[in-house]
Order: sequence, then C-alpha cells, then structure tokens
Amino acid sequence: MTDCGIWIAGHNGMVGSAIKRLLEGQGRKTLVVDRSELDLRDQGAVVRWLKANKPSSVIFAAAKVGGIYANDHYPADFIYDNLAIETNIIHGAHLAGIDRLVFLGSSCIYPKFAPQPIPESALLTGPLEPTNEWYAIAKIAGIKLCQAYRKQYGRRYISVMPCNLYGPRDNYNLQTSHVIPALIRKFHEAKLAASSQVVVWGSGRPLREFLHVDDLAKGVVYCHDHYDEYEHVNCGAGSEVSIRQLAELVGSVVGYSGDVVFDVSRPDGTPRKLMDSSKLAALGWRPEIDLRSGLASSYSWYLEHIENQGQREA
Ligand code: GFB
Repeated sequence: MTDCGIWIAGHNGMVGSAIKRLLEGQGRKTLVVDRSELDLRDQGAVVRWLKANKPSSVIFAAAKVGGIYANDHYPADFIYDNLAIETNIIHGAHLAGIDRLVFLGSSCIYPKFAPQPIPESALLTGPLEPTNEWYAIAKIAGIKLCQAYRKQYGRRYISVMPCNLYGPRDNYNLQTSHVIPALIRKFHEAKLAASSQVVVWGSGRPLREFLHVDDLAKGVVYCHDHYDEYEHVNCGAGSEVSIRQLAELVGSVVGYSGDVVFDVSRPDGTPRKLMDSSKLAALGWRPEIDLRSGLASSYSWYLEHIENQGQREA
C-alpha cells in the first residue's frame, strides 16, 4: 500500500512545526495543508480533504492557543474553535478510515487543586482553573472523543498532555502570548530602552513546568509509534520554577540588570501544575533540553526572527 504520510494538523504552529522538523529529520513522509486551503472549523471541508488525501495517520497539533489573558478574555473563541476542530478532525479521520491519531491537549485539563505531581488519573476529579476552563473543557472533550472512537470502533486514537511549552515559532504578542515569550520580549525591550524596571503579571508565586517544544515533539512521535492505550499520557519536564525564578532566569539570559516588579492586579491562574510523567518515562522518553539553554536558544530565535522583522500577530 502507498504511504500517504503522517498528516500534521497545525504544521505552522510552534508544536506542529517542531513535530514536522523531527519527522522529516527521521526521513519520514509528512502531509500538510495550509489554513488558506482548509479551514479546520469547516466540517464538510475537513471530511472531504481527509477522504481525498488519506493520510496514513494524524498528529493533531492544531488548536486555538494563548496565554492567561487570551484564555480569560476570548472564552467563546477558545471553546468553539477547539471543539469544532476536534470534532471535525477526529470524526473525519474515522470516516476516512484512518486508524491512528495522536491528539494533543494541555496540563490545564486537570483540576485547579489537583494532587502534585498530577497523575493521569486526576482528570475530572475537581473544578478547573477559571481563567482557562473554556480551553480545558474543549481539550477534555478531545480526550473523550479519542476514547469514544476507540471504545465504539476500535480506532487507535490516543492523547498526549504537554505541560507549558516554549521554543521556536512561539507567539511574541504581549496580549495573547504565554509567559516565556512575553518575558523574553519585555526584558529585551527594557534592555534596549535602558528602562529601570520590567513589569511581570501576578504575584510571581505560581509554579509552572516548562518543556522545550523539541522535547515534546520527541515524546509525541514516540507515542505515535509505541503507545496505544485508552488513557491519555502526560508529557512534562519533571521540574518546576516559580514565575519570579523564571523572570530572574530570563533577565540573566537576556542580560537585563534593572528591577522586576509584580503587577498583582493581573491574575496568577493555577497555583501549581506539575505533571507526573512517569508513565511516558517508563516507555523510554526523557526530556533533554534544560530550561536555561532552552531560554537562550529561544532568545536567539527571537532576535533572528521577530525583533528585526516586526511583531507577529497571534
Ligand atoms: O504562560 P501563561 O499565560 O499561562 O502564564 P498559564 C503563566 C503565569 O505567568 C501566570 C504569569 O501566573 C501569569 O500571570 N505571567 C507573568 C505572565 N507575566 C506574564 C506575561 O507578561 N504574560 C503572560 N502570559 N503571563 C495558560 C492557559 O495558562 O497556559 C492555557 O491559559 C494553557 O489554557 C497554557 O494551559 C499552557 O499557565 O497560566
């Protein structure tokens, strides 16, 4: 049978592009389609495209994503776009006879006060963090879609839950970005302007687990090749830092020596969300990029791609 390639849905995003780089580096055939040619929220178009192109499997990295501000301010976009994309791709893959699919979620699927480190079994055991419950509900629905098609039709659809991610092709728009690109940009601009202070949102106390997207890509491809179970699987760095520590680290990588002030009128979000990734570790995956060197390479990427070419919109 002809190998039509692995469809990377969302290949232009930070996660999808990392997966594409990795698969192509391994000499594997990939399939992509641009947003201008296929709107993933259009059910008929997605089903037609899948039936016509027949990918051998799907890695599902397409999503409407954003940081704490975007999640909190655009709840309808986050729940609608993600639910639509998920139902269209997962149902469409089934209709097109595609037997293998990897869905990507997020650690925000877990309850706000989940036990730490968070095991996969903590799903649906308590209330969610309000700043991102819309996105979280959509991602939980994605896990359940995969499980439903596995249970009813025997499809080998699996889900992988990453922690907070960063790396090349991150979004550097200060309103919609996650904390790492926001701090890289804020510290860099403060250094250039010789500003005496940088404003960091919230109290600085929340703890976050950050994984470089190239490490995630290896975990996802590993799961695509080797993991075939009903339960979703966590994919995290295994360590956490406070936002205050992160700000100090970014300041030192960027070379900014002014003060950091915390704007407590901004939300902290979840106090802590360190995942237990021992299930994936037992399968043989380990993260390789430590936070400081990942931040240094992200700052180089920012200087090369964003700073000199104007800011990308989200
Ligand atoms: O990265 P972030 O937006 O995502 O924020 P979440 C992490 C923490 O950094 C929060 C603080 O406590 C923010 O208040 N922070 C400090 C900042 N300064 C800044 C800044 O300039 N920009 C941003 N964005 N944050 C998102 C979820 O949650 O993470 C999504 O809303 C998803 O659903 C994603 O799960 C991974 O970790 O709070």
